[in-house]
Amino acid sequence: MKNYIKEVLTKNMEIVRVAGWVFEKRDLGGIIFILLRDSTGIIQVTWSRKRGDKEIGRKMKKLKINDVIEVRGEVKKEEQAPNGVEIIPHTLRVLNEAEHPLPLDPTGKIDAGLETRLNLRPLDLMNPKRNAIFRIKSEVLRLTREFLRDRGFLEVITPKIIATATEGGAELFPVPYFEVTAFLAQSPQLYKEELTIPFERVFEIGTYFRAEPFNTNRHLNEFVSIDIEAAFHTYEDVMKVAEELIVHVYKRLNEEMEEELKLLNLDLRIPQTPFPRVKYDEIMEKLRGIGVKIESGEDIKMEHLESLKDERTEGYYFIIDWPSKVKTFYTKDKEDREGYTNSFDLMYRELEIGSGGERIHKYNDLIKKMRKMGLSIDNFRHHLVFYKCGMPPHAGWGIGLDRLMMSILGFKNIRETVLYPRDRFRLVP
Ligand code: AMO
Repeated sequence: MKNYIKEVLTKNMEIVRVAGWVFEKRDLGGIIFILLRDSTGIIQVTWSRKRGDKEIGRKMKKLKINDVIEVRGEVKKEEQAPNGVEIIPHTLRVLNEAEHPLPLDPTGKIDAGLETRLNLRPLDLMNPKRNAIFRIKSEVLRLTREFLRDRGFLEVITPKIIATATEGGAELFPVPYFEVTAFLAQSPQLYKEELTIPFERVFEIGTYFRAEPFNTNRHLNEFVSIDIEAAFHTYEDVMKVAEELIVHVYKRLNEEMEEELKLLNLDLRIPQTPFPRVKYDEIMEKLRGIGVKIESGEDIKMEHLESLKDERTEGYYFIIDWPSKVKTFYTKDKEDREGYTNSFDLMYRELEIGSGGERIHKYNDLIKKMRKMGLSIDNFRHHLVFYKCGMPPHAGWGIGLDRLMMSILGFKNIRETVLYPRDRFRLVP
């Protein structure tokens, strides 16, 4: 087993075996410096004609950026070296040579366009800044799990090959499934609702698929969503869970990801809770006030929100109380206001990060709503049965992980936050 560079730099080791990629080479004739990088850091390897083995010198001379090497040697303090230490090699093995010119500069010194970078993602991720994005994403996942589990939510995994639509039929990807056609799941919606019967509080972090044909900076055809569902919770209760989760993530990222945030020039300001709650109707009124022609019951577009900026909408906020027309069939109507629902979208500026609300839990109400929306009751019979045997009142939400990352890191394009994005025109790599 090799020693990881971070370990060598922090543990005062004497003889080590490191392995990784040539990041930089300086050949001064009688002395050759290599910066060797692995996934944990960078360390200098120094060979000098005076003290060094000739064969190692010959090999070092030939090394190129991204050659894969293994070095065994002695660790010495050296103030001039990055991180204050260097390795004097006793042996050097070239494990793989890189062919030059490389298609992308892995040091990040020569920048390339997003298309090229995505086509060559592993090389792109050798750039320390890009690498930091995905270290932070991994930490966001860990913190989300930690937070939800501490709140009593059980992590579940539901099927991704399904028989019926949950979020509107037009956006499904069909898959041949033996004798029938199945679909890729758009969300875990119906399963998570059913699971409130045995578990009360559940969450899932999963990959979902939507066959939306448009190509924007915030939509992908495959995305990751963090979903929760909780029995005996109101929409206000689950909005609290969402805002507290976001604050938890920000706080802990500041504590634990200092180095990565610095690489990305980010100074995360912890959002204040409660996040503002702005009513759908209030936004409509304001839009009409500035001359936008919009009817109640229409969706609010990103461009609309851009023209409405005020202090309540400059960070995270909720748009609450949407009309039934724009929400999915399972969303519960308000008891005191016909045509409106106990629902919300979680926003960051003009970007929708998540959505959720209270759900219908009574059989007759759900059937009525489904009929009104023209849905086939028969297609949902396996789900509907539970509304007659103990479905509790419940609420939940889904937050797009990739969009959450856009809001934390300040990216305008969702593709920056996804390793191998899938969009209308991108199926490989
Ligand atoms: P919704 O359809 O609003 O709600 O999706 C929830 C969140 O998932 C993210 N998202 C996407 N991200 C990238 N590309 C896409 N094509 C895409 N589609 C959705 C967004 C969005 O806010 N079942 C409900 C949630 C619930 O009520 O619990 C649902 O799926 O960030």
